[in-house]
Order: sequence, then C-alpha cells, then structure tokens
Amino acid sequence: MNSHPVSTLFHRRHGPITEDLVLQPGNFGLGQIPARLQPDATTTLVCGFCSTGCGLKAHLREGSAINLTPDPDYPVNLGMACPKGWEALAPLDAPDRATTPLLRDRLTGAFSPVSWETAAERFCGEFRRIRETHGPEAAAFLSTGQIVTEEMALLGALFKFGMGFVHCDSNTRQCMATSATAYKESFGFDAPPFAYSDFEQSDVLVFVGANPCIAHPIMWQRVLRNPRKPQIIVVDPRATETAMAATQHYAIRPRSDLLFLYGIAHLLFANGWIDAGFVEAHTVGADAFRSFLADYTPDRVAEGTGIPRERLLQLARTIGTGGRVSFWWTMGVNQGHESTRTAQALINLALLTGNIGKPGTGANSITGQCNAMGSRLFGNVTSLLGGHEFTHPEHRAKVASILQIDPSLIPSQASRAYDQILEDIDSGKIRALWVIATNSVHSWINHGRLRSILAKLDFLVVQDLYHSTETAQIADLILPAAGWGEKEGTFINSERRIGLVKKVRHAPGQALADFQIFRLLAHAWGCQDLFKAWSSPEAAFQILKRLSQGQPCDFSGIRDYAHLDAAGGIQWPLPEGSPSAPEPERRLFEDGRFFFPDQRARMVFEAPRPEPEPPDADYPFVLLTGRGSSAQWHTLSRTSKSACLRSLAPEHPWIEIHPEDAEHLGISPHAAVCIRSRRGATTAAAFVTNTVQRGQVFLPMHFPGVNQLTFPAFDPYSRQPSYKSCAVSVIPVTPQPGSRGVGETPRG
Ligand SMILES: Nc1nc2c(c(=O)[nH]1)N[C@H]1C(S)=C(S)[C@@H](COP(=O)(O)OP(=O)(O)OC[C@H]3O[C@@H](n4cnc5c(=O)[nH]c(N)nc54)[C@H](O)[C@@H]3O)O[C@H]1N2
Ligand SMILES: Nc1nc2c(c(=O)[nH]1)N[C@H]1C(S)=C(S)[C@@H](COP(=O)(O)OP(=O)(O)OC[C@H]3O[C@@H](n4cnc5c(=O)[nH]c(N)nc54)[C@H](O)[C@@H]3O)O[C@H]1N2
Ligand code: SF4
Ligand SMILES: [Mo]
Repeated sequence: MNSHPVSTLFHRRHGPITEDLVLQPGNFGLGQIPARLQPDATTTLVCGFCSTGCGLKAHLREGSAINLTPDPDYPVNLGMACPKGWEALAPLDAPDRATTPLLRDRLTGAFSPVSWETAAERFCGEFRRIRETHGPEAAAFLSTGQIVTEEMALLGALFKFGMGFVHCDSNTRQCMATSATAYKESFGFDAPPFAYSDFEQSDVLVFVGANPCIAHPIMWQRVLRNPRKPQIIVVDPRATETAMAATQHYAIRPRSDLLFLYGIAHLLFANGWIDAGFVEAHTVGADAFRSFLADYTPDRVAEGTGIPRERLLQLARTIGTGGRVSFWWTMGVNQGHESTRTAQALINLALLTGNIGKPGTGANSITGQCNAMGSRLFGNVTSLLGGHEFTHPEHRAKVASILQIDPSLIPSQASRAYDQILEDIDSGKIRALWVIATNSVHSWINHGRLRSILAKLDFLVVQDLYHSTETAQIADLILPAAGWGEKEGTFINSERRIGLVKKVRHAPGQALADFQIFRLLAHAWGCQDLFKAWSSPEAAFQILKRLSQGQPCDFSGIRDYAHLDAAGGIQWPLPEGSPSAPEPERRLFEDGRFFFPDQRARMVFEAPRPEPEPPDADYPFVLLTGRGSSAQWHTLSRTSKSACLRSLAPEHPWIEIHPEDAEHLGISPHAAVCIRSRRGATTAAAFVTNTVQRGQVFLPMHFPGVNQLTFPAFDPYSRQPSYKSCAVSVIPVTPQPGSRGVGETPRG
C-alpha cells in the first residue's frame, strides 16, 4: 500500500500515513465494502436527493449494490419512494464520472489526469501562496447541502481552523438561509419544529410557495394519509399540481405574500380568531404587531395581491376556526426580496392562533437538499460548528476545548455570504475559490455575470462526481469525489431526523470520499495534527455529538451509527440520558418554551418593500422559476444519467405561458420562443397552459438558460437570492436553417 502515489507524498513530507488516513477500503479498486455489510445482503440507507430523507434498501451482490427498493420499516417513507430514490444508483455509473484528479492547462484549456500527489501539492501551493501574499480573506469555498454532515464539519474546520481562511458559504444560501434566519430571530434557534406525522394530524394545511407534489412527493403521500378530511390550502401564483389537488388555491400576485399574510393576520385580530392565552404566555410583540396591522385592511390587501376581500376572509376564517392548523413553506417564500419577513409572517400566524407544539400544527419550513439541515448546523459558515456563534467568545472557547485546538484559531467574525464572496472575487480581494458539490455556473442567480467573475480567479478548484458540470469545465483543478452510496456518514432531514448513509458501492477509479479528500489535504497542508480525532466519519460523528451538547440540537444521546441504523434514524434533540428508543416522531415546543432566555417567541414584522424588477412595457412578463418534475434534480448532473428518469421528464426546456398571452403573441403550442431579460436570453418550447396567469410565465430551473435571465436581488437579512421573479419578454422564434436548438442561448 505504501507504494501508492498518495502514500508516498505524505510519507515524504509529513511522516508515514496509515491506510485508513486516506484510503478507504474500495477506493482505487482496493479492498471491499465495510465489514458490517455481508456480500449478498440487503442493507438500509437514507436517500441522497431531497430533504424528505426516505429510507431505502440496497440489495447487494458480491458486496456491491445492484438495486434499491423503498424501506417499509423506515418511519419517514413507510415503504414509498419517488422515481429519484428508485433510480439513485444510476448516476453513479455514468461515463463522465471524474476518476482521477484533472489539472487544466490555462494556455490550451485542456485537462490532463494527474496523481493525487500532484493535485494536493498544487492545491496547497496555490492556496498557501495566496494566503501569504494576500492574507486570510483572499480565498473562499462554496459548499453544499448534499454531502454528509461529518464531511461538512471537517471541511469547515479544515478551511477555517487548519488552513486559516475566513470566508466560505454553501449552496444552502440559495435555499434555506431565509428559514434559518427567520427561525433564529423568532424562536432563538434554527429549529424547524415539526414531525412528518403533523401532515397526517392537521385539520388545515397551508402550503405557501411550496409544490410538494413535485418537489417532495413522499411528504405529499403523508398528506394523503391524513384521515381528518383536511382543508388543503395552496398559496402560489401558479395552479401547480399541488394547487390542483388542494381544496383552496390562492393564486396571489407574485411577491405579494408579505402583504397577503399581514392581511390575514389583520382579519384574525379583527374577528377575534386569536389564541390570547398562548400569545400572552409565550410570545413577545403581539400588541405592536396588532397596531402595525391596522393599515393592512382587506381593501388594500385585495388590491395588492389580486385576491378578493371575501376570499381573504374565507382563508382567515379557515385558519381561525379550522382546528389544528399547520403552515408549510418552501422556495416561493424563501427565494424572495423580503423572504425573512415573509417566513416570519407565517410564523406569526402560527403563534397568534396557538398552532405550535401540538399535533398537526406548526410553522414549518420544508428543507430542500438531503442535508441542508446538516449544513445549517455544522457547515461552520455563518454559525460556528453545532449552531454556535463565531462572535461569542464563550462559544469559541467551548468549541475549541471540544476540538482541543487553540481558541485563537477560530475566527471571531462570520463568513461573507455567497453574493459577497462573488463581489470580492470581482474586486480582486478573493483570488482562489474551492467549489464542493454544487454547480454554481448553472444554479447561481444571473450567472451570465458569474462566468466573467470566476474568470478573474487565480485558481478555481471544483470537487465533484463529474468532470462535465458547467462549473467543473472552467476549473483549474478537478478533484474526483465519491458520491452518495460510495461513502458513509449522516444526513439531517426536514424534520430534524439524523439518518445514516452507507457505502454500498465502490467509487470509480481514484475518486475519494470527500471526507478522505479533506483529510488528504489537511495532511498536505501540514495541519493534520489538528484533525487526529477525525479518523473516520463515525469518529467525526462522536465529535459532532459533543459539539451539539447543551444546544437545542443536542443529540449526544445517540450512541453511534448502529444505534441510528437500528432506530430508523433519530430526530434531534436527544440529549445524553434520553431513552435509547425515543418516540419515532417528535415535535418541538410542546411545553411552549422557545430558545430565548425568557423562553418566549418573538413576533417580527416590517412593512413590505417594492419588488425589485416589476414588469414594464419592454419586459412585460413576470418570470417564475422552480422545479419542473419529480424526475429532475437541479442542474441535472445526476438525474440526467438515468435513462428511466430521462424518460419521465421533457428533454428540452419548456416555458409555461397562458393561452391568451400565447395567442396575442402568435405563439402556438410547442413552438420555440425566445425569453429575454435585461441580462440575457434563452429559448424554450412553449407549453401553452392556464396553470400560469396572464402576464406570468414559468421556466423550470433545470436548464442553464434560466439563470441567464434572473435578477440578482437579495433578502437583506438572509442574503438569499430572489430567484422567483424578474421581468422578461417572450417572442416567437422563427426557425432559421442551421439555427440552434431550444434551450441554448441565442446569438446576439
Ligand atoms: N424533483 C425535484 N425535487 C426537489 C428538487 C429538485 O430539483 N427536483 N430540489 C429540492 C430542493 S433543493 C428544494 S429547495 C425544494 C424546492 O421545493 P419547492 O419550493 O416546493 O419548489 P419550487 O418549484 O422551487 O417552488 C415552489 C413554488 O413557488 C412558487 N412561487 C413562485 N413565486 C412565488 C411567490 O411570489 N409567492 C408564492 N407564494 N409562491 C411563489 C412557484 O410557482 C412554485 O410552484 O425541492 C427539493 N426537491
Ligand atoms: N432560477 C432558479 N435557480 C435556482 C433555484 C430556483 O428555484 N430557480 N433553486 C436554487 C436552490 S433551492 C438550490 S438548492 C440550488 C441547487 O443548485 P446546485 O447545488 O448547483 O445543484 P446540483 O445540480 O444539485 O449540484 C450539486 C453538484 O454536486 C455534485 N455532487 C453530488 N454529490 C456529491 C458528493 O457527495 N460530493 C461531491 N464532491 N459532489 C457531489 C453533483 O454532481 C452536482 O454537480 O439551485 C438554486 N438555483
Ligand atoms: S422523496 Fe426525496 S428522499 Fe424520498 S425517494 Fe424521492 S428524492 Fe429520495
Ligand atoms: Mo434548494
């Protein structure tokens, strides 16, 4: 083993390394799947796509998974899975997997395979040079909600405490930053309060800016199991699949949610549909909120939202008198220019009506990616490991003592946010960027500009499963990563359930688990002594448990991976000393105590602000974006690798446009159209449908042209991008001989 190129490098520089430091069994085709799996056994693991966190069974032949089925005993999915779960092995077999580190020649633009030794040497050489020349704020990383928590924590600790840099962010900024900020300000900690059983126990479910039929199909199955004949309310400008299945649909004007929700709160007060006892005992700010709401009269709200007065009253009555009410939101709320206050307006409705801490209630943010919740607690980005604060000296001292490192290694400031990191690259302050498990060049807002910004970097590293992603293609160095199913660790799902991911496949070629890549780079940097205790994902899990201790998310009562496996995942909190077989589905705040010193929740509110880019004569349509089908995942880097998933969704981009708008513009069904904003243009096939209202169009986010168009506005508190609305024009494209296909950027 010592003759392996990785081993020789570190043997020479930093003394001998043991096989377990860098080489996991199975990587480089050596060794086998971990001993706890029998060669022809069936084992269980949590799905690696969305935050539902379904349990899957992997069926192994000769120690390697050959197919997957949903786990009937897992408390989340009860034997169900969506197409992505069934097909989760297919992306691992793709021919464009990165199987060796690849270094790009800047002159020719060509990539050549290099050894891990050369890759690590080059990585550390560039980052060290930049640190020495330009200081600790001159390099950053952008990470993800799609690697295991142990890897996220090691990455954040390595970059900040080991390599001594300050700034990093995660793609959860695009997704969950709003929920995290809203919960922290309202509840005192980033704590989604629900369990999935709340879907089944509500009398009224209010979904705002969420389309679970497409984005969280198994959560939707849980809604369908509700025996209480619930009212299902959908607030979404589009008549989505979920809206069509709802009992009440409020097709509000895009970006008018805050006004709408204040209008509902006004009516709750006006009609006495308030749980005064709960408000008095457990909240702060209700009187001020009530005075603030005086101006949000039904007339004003009806005019601003397009929802008639009587329908506003209908909704307020349903919420105020409907029994157990649960409020659910996703990206239609989080991806807006005033998203934090909008999420808090929903939280306020739950607090005012006492709909929290009881079965079938809650102010419930549905998470997106499989481990966005892990990244919120352990990314070490805006909060210090375990939901601590970088700015609190006592938090830094606590974390330093658990990690047995010098407290001065922990920065006393939080990181710059994603958009600010990009600004710093643009202005030349940041010179090197490391991108892990995200495809920014497709997914970031207004990405036409992103390419030119990233071109300014001295050094761009991309660590991904594939060498073919838009972001990998412009990297200087590609680090080949093992994917879900090829490594071990834990994810945290939307209902705070920690679930286990197992290695059921060998990674191809020289691809390594992200965990091993981070250890390898720590060794090459020379800071490996700081991370001695992080010898394996499971050893890291023991560190995470200690970091969580004393926090609302305390899970020190989980023994080890075997405990998680046997229990079917375990929700936080589970402090030390708790029963080892806790109730399988638990919600927070049953005692009405929130995470502030006075244990009261805060009602936070603020007047709505104008939308950033309203439509006008040149760009008369509002562009909505989001998930297109349950078979498509984000930038398609994974789901496009499955023939089955490809067959379940359109191959080319499509745009939903109202029949009257289509007729007015001379657009026939399936015709190619050009969609243009002030920032760029793209083409798509017209899907003429009244799921969208007049003056609005919808593009799925899965095709790269979409973010050529989007307007870079950000919520000021969460700095989450406002992906969901900008102004565009739509015109038919007359086919030219030899013209480009639908979905590509038109010339000129
Ligand atoms: N199949 C599939 N599933 C996924 C994903 C995927 O890529 N594919 N991604 C996962 C991730 S990371 C996430 S974050 C979730 C996202 O899950 P969702 O948020 O449910 O999905 P989106 O389609 O992005 O947005 C939801 C709805 O917001 C609506 N909307 C747009 N503007 C407004 C507005 O102003 N107000 C209101 N009220 N609604 C508005 C859109 O019409 C859309 O129907 O899905 C997860 N699940
Ligand atoms: N217009 C518009 N844009 C949007 C949105 C929208 O609604 N509208 N939604 C936003 C949201 S909510 C999100 S979450 C983002 C998602 O945007 P991205 O995070 O950019 O999307 P993905 O395609 O999931 O990219 C993940 C990458 O990680 C790689 N990967 C997967 N597993 C691993 C692993 O274990 N290790 C490593 N190293 N790599 C791995 C995959 O191959 C893939 O290239 O998009 C955002 N962009
Ligand atoms: S619903 Fe989400 S977690 Fe469940 S199988 Fe589908 S993608 Fe996986
Ligand atoms: Mo997301």
